[in-house]
Amino acid sequence: MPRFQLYIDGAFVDAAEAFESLDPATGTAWALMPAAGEAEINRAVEAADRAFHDPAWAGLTATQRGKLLMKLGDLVAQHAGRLAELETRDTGKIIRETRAQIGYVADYYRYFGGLADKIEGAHLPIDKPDMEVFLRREPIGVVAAIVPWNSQLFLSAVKLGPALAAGCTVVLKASEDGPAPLLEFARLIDAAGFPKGVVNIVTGFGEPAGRALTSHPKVARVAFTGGPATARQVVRNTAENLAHVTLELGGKSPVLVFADADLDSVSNAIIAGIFAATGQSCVAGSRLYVERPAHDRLVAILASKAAKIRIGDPQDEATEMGPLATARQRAHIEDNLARSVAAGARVMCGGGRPVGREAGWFFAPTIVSAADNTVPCVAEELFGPVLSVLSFDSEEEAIALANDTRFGLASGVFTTSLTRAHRVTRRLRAGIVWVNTYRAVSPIVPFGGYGQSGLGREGGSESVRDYTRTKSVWIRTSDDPVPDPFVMR
Ligand code: TXE
Repeated sequence: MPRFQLYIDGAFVDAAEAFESLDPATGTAWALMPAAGEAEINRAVEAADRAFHDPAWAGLTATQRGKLLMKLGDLVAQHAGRLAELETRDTGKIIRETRAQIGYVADYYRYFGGLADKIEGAHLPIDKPDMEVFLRREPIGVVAAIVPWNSQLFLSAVKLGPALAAGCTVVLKASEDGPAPLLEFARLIDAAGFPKGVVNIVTGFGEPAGRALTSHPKVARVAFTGGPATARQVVRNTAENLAHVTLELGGKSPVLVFADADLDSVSNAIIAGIFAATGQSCVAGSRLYVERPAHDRLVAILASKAAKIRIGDPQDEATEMGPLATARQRAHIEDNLARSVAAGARVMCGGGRPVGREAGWFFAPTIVSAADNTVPCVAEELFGPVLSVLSFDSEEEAIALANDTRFGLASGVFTTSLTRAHRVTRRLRAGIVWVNTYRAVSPIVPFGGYGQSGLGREGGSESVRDYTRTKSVWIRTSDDPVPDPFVMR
């Protein structure tokens, strides 16, 4: 069985404890992973703290940091095949998607590499004639980056990229579920030539590793992606170090389809939103609201397309839907669906484990018709291939139904009316609105949620600022004696 190691202070090391990682397609152990405990986390944070102050990193120019990130991007592109294979093996995400996604992750590092020497300070038109004031943007310090198992390389890039561009150092904790691709990615950090300790990559369980990392007194910044309950723990942990926190959490994203839309094309976007990645995506378009005249026709198209989705071995190029990442995830979905049916929901297709897929954690693409937003499958995040469908009679009602949630990550609007697209877009309470498309991302565009979907934005040029703090510098230009010392100037 392959055995993976932690990457701390520029060296590959074992942890005192290890655990078996399971292949979601078969449910059997395939690799041994290191489980970082408090001792390993402390070593990683100390290494990051030393590296933060070491001239080998702190003395680099922004342009030099940018070049290292560009090189990392090139290495990711070169090794995308191997990383994709490992991500597919350890998380069950299909190889078509992991390969394409990791190829694109390379561009994220290049984008942030390009930004490194564009993090500009400012000169202020100060209201005192004998002063010059300028602002320096300085790196915030040691960053604790925590990611879940879905899209780990991608979710790491939106944290590591801006952190390193700004001059921070990082301890990145991979999820205990499917950590292989990130532990392998550590080799590319090493090969790119980052000084030792600048990036440390560990894995381990929330308790003790996640807690120890996010509450460590030397951590100045926490960038977290995961579930809302864990996010609350993380915020409590940062009461210890008062770290600046950003949170990218889940969602229950609404998709509004108006009757004037081209339903055949819409159906592909909806399928991309809920069945791609087996629905294990924070932006999953899991609540579908259809204008009543189009409802039955759209559901029929979706059900017929869902029935044809090729479920199978995630390493097979032809597979369109692989297993769920964990048995826990499947149990959560089955429990929710049972409660939804008890509350009156009707399963239109799927609804259980696909026939012939007894091994592994497979779940069939599922469409459920629900009466209102209180039904559990409409109200709660499932993180699986379950689409809840409801209908509406007016634009006003559609907006109200879409906004009736504590989440607010993504949303979709399908209409051929330009005026309606703009009206609805303005009123949706979500960090992302996709119009006549779904599940598109780019390093150039901010990503993040409203409400319980999170705090802060990742991606885009502004995200780098969250890894800096401002130093205001006052320089007196007069040679006269300092005036009245008892009056504030
Ligand atoms: O995430 P967790 P899980 C949602 C989705 C899913 C649910 C739980 O609904 O079903 O969250 O998923 C680390 N201090 N999303 O269990 O537990 C943990 O080790 C610090 C949405 O995978 O939040 C892992 O590295 N860290 C989401 C990371 O937190 C702690 C993606 C995420 O784990 C910790 C994933 C602690 N006390 C799940 N406890 C999205 N936005 O895409 C755990 N961790």
